[in-house]
Amino acid sequence: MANANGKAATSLPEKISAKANPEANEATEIAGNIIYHAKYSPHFSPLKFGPEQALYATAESLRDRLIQLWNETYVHFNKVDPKQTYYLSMEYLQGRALTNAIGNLNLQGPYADALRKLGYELEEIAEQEKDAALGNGGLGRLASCFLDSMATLNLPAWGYGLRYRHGLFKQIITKKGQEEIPEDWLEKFSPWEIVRHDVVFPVRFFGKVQINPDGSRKWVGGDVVQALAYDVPIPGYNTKNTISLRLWEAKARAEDLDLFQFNEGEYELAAQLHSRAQQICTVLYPGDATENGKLLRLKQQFFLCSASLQDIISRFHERSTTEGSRKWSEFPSKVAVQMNDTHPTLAIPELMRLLMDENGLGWDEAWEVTSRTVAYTNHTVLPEALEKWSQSLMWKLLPRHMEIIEEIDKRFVQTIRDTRVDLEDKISSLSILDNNPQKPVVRMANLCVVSSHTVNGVAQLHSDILKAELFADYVSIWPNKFQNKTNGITPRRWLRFCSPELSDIITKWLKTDKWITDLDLLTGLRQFADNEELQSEWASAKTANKKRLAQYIERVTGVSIDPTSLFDIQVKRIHEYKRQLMNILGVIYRFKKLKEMKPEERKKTVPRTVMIGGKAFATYTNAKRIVKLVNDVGDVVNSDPEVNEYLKVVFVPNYNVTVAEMLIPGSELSQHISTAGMEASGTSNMKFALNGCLIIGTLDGANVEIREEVGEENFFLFGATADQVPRLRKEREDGLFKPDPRFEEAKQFVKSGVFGSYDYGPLLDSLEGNTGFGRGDYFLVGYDFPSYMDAQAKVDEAYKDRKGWLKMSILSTAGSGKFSSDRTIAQYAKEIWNIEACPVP
Ligand code: NBG
Repeated sequence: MANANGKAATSLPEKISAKANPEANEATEIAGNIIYHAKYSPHFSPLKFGPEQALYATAESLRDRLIQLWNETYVHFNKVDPKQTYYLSMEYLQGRALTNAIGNLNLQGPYADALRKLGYELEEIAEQEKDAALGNGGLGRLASCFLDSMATLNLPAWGYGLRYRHGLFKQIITKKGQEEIPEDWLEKFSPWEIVRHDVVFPVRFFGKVQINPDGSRKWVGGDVVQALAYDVPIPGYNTKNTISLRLWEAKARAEDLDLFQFNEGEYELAAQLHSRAQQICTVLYPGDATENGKLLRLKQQFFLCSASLQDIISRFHERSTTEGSRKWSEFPSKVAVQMNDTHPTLAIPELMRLLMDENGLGWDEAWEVTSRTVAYTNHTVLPEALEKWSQSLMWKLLPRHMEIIEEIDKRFVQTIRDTRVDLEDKISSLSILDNNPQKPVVRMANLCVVSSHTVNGVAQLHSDILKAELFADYVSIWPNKFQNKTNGITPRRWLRFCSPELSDIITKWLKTDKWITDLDLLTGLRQFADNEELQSEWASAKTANKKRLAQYIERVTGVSIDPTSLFDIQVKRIHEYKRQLMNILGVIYRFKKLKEMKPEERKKTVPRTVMIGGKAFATYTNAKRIVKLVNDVGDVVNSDPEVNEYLKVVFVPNYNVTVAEMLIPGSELSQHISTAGMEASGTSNMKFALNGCLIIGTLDGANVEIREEVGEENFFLFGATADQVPRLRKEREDGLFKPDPRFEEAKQFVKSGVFGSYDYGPLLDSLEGNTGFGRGDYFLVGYDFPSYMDAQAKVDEAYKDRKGWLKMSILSTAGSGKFSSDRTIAQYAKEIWNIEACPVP
């Protein structure tokens, strides 16, 4: 990198003077502030100012400004004292923060100029940042989109999570397929987090319950570790409001070190509690195949809940000093706690315990407060993802909480017996404790439903399924407890910042940039969908994004792809229900047909580049086999000189938020092809649609609503519907399924060994037979394959009509307004949390 003088920018320019200036607005001032941080908040030795040093100094200069806004927000919330929402989530997929912060503060121009003065391009510096991946997939990214919307809507809200030292593993692809290596976002440090040394709470594990002479109970003994708060600023777009993502880190105190033992040379023994505390936040989702692994995960969940609730309660009390002590009955009108899936369920018994054992409330009063405070979002109906914790493990780790859970269950069951004789035979499935002597467990979803004032699903179809199936009997008890809140995505990160080209065109045609916070305005594009001028601008923005993506693909995989081919993308966690296997079998069939064609025939086909990316859970073998198959198919297809002009297959490694920001703007077709009824919502479908990418998909999750909004003629639909699935599975069991010849041909082709010597038997076996574990095509790949291939043929036809395709693409963006997370969060605020905006003046 060269600066204006053509000199490598590895040292600090001397012409601009270093100056601490948290309010710097203009490029030279900003450059001065960046230099100030490079010099006086040093993290590196003084001689070098390379891109990495520039990133940290730039981030710190932005952080100055964020701290200013942040403090103003704290002070204002404290003064107004509104009801606040606390979002509890074990996952956040924040991605990079620099571009987002600069964009939300509307400082792109000045920061780009400032960095240019220092010899750097803003994009190059932004590229240096690590992707904060404290989550797995959709659920974690949803939480991060929600934070952006809460801040933007000026809502008094907090995110709470854990400060994992290693986030989601990095995926590398080798000859063996996927391999996992530890993620390293904190290897140096994160420039965004601020440690709050005054925000520390003790969290206990193990121990026992002590019964006091007055009959009250107290949890004592065991291990006590400290939860220390690290805050990450979440700036709203175009507002002063800057809220916090508070991440807890586990620590032991100095006095927990046994100095005597240490001096005896018993180093490990002496520092036992330190090392146990350290384990808690070491990794996201430690494997839970072993008892130890299960225990660690349960510790993580409790750690989040206990620390967050103590913090929430202490904030509730902060006001008491001036106004006399606050009544507990006011708590639910000051505090809303949202549990993101069942992972933070322990918030329920922990709040009960804190209220009763630490603050002297009676059961009824504590229950009233708790059940009016907590609400629960369900994100899946997959049985394997519905958490059930072993009762014995829970008794061991959290004896007092188990007493409370037993009591909640007992009272609930009694109420049903007293009031609903018709549900008598449902009690065993409705109760919280499953006392099956083989394996007694606590059903976390049941605990959430019984204790929450509101339960919601994440897309209309999903919420309907929850009400009709999973929670049907609860609906008959509490008909008004259940709601739908269709997911959303932030239009800032997922359009404005990741595709500035397309954003500028939208702003130009709508004659306003208000769509960035009022996404429904995008419908204004509909009237221009046929306009040739818009179409040509639209096409050039898409082409620019496709070229950028092609360069990226070549850089990370070595495969060169043709930017004029149709870019077809499926990126998400690898899971059998998401059916990446159907996608690749479709590709295999296409490849076989292309091979069989004469050269002139091939020339008539639509060239395609199929990109598939996503991580497989480390112990999910079939998912890993799918990754391997995609890679093997890619190797063969891409090096086939007859075909590779018409088809390329790329496995995009290490899919994460940053990679998504590159892929989505460059996409033209994306695949959301889960077995109907199994994908609760999906959110990348929304990101693709917003970026003018057409969807090929099933009637599942939010696809249903996307299709309604963008228009059915702009959506490539195929496959069975959710209500048909049980019948189809039954027919398969009864041996009534007749596979399509194309499906048989594709499988046969894999078996013939064209894609190498790896044993795909076990993977293909899942599609064979009618019954049996891991067989019988549970996900209906075979059943949906023919309609999928027909829909793919329609895609090819549609793509040949350039104008027609561009029109569909524009209409797709125009119809995506509903999927702003601003809309979702506004609904949560009004219909679940009962909170109002509290804008900093
Ligand atoms: C996931 C669903 C997705 C949904 C996200 C966000 C879990 C448990 N669920 O379909 O599979 O989009 O949650 O709601 O991760």
